[in-house]
Amino acid sequence: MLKPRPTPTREVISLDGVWAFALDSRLDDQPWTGRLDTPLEAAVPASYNDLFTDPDIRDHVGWVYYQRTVQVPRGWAGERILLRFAAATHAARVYVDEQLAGEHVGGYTPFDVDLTDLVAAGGAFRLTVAVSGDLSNETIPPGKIEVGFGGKKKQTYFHDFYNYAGLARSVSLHSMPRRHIQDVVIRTDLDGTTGIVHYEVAVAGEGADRAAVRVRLADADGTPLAESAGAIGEIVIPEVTPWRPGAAHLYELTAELTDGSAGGTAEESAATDSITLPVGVRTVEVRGAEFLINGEPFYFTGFGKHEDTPVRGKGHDDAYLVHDMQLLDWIGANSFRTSHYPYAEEVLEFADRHGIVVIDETAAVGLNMGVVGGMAGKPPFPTFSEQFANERTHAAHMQHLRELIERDRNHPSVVMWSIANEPASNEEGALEYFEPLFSLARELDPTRPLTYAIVMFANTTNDKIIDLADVVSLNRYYGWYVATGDLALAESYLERDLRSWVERTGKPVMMSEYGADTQPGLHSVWDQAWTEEYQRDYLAMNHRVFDRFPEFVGEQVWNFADFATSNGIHRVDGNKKGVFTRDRRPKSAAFSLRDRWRGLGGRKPGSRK
Ligand code: GCB
Repeated sequence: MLKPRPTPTREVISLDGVWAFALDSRLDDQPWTGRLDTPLEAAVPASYNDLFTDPDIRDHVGWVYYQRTVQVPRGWAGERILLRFAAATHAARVYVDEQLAGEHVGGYTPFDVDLTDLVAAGGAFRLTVAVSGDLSNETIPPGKIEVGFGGKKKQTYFHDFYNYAGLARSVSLHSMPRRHIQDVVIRTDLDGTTGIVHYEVAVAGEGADRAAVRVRLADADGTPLAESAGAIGEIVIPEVTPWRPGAAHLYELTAELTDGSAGGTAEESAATDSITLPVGVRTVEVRGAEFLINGEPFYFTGFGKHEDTPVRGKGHDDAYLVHDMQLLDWIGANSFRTSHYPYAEEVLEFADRHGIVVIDETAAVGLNMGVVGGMAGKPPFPTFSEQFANERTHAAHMQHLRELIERDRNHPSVVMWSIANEPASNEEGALEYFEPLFSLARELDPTRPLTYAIVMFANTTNDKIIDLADVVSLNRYYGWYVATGDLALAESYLERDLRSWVERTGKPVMMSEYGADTQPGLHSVWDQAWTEEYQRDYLAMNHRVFDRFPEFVGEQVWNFADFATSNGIHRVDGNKKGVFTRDRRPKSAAFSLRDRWRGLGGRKPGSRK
């Protein structure tokens, strides 16, 4: 799905700003039929939870309503008119005046609502959006709502981050020609110094089959390089400058529709629709135990992140985006995982422009009853059963995976898909559940390797799905949840665990999570959990072990920054495994990671020539 961009044939109007806001419980039935009777206003984009001081809003279960008036430009007569929600977490119903105009389920992927037959160019309409943060065992991610004390609904979930909800990403009104470019899929190849851009343009609307497609490629400065005709084709770039980690190079591909009616040939006539996309030419491949980018072994350094900031919750914020990416650069990180859901498109666009490598993860976190069972990992009932991850959960997961890949497959920064975080891959039913998901990912994108982040309880003996994946990504907390404060014991456990994955799979192995909660300002001369020294020493112990394995291809620390979680006795005002605090100040470990990572240039530590 293409992100709306202004082009000579398309316009985009941002609807971000301050909207009227109310909880369903404080409104009459069918609140979309009139003006919301509410004193509250909420910022868009932002999660609504932390904006207000009222605890009933913060942990509201049910729908909330956003409303504003939208003016349609006079010049849009005859065009298709659409609303774009970059995300509505986790479900939305969109009303135009009195009418339900569209719905979407899934909190981290975009959707359009077609208003062409509902609104008039030059007119205005009342836009009401109902958003629900509710989760069930049939949503991705899963959760549970119970009726508790005094009849109050309470939501719990199986993931370790706060369930922020609302309109956390941009909303826009956009236009496009009736006959239009629906999608462009780009795949790239390298053959020596030659780059090849394969493209496929999908056209929709009346007379779509009659439209001619032409495609132009230009260098980033606009210098034209090559052209091609036809909806499917390839463009060859002799002496290509590849997109490289740490050295992004982007070309610009413009796809145009022509109908030949303006006289001359279709090739010469003016474009009736036009869109321009950045293109990075690069390859990704797993060969043996190596992860190759442009045919060269790549070593991941970086973090699992979260979209999480004070006040905004998961609301996208360009200032935090720039600052976080600056901190990645400062510390020498070359990559991050979008744990545990697809991030805002702006994040990937930034990564494309700056050569930051991304592991793109679905929102499938918490498909694991073993985690509910505590450290023993004993599920209260089977994860893959009618009671929990059932057929409907699976269908939601498939749909979400499709939406993720269709949104992100043109980003050169994305080098691998992560199908889930810590699923119960050790339980019966895992293979049947995951096999269709991996097949779907390969069908939608045959170019990128696949992985999933493997929970502690899954080992080489009981894991049932590792054969489906290309890369072994391990979430391991030896020295934290296991062998707490005993780094020598932790080191021996970790070494044994890694060795087993390396020897039994023959695949590249990386650490997708390792970390220790750390309270900044707490110090000790001993191996004392929660101190800044312990976080540093814990990481150093991990690194000693990683460096013993040539098959080890990367390290992503959990987490980049401290982040909000639900209340619980294991968390002190959120998860404190950040190397930076929630307001992005470095803990002591940040400096030791910087010493290890700076100047590696994507090579394995210790392999510097
Ligand atoms: C994990 C999860 C992550 C948690 C982390 C922790 O394994 O994947 O979401 O936040 O552990 O800190 O416990």
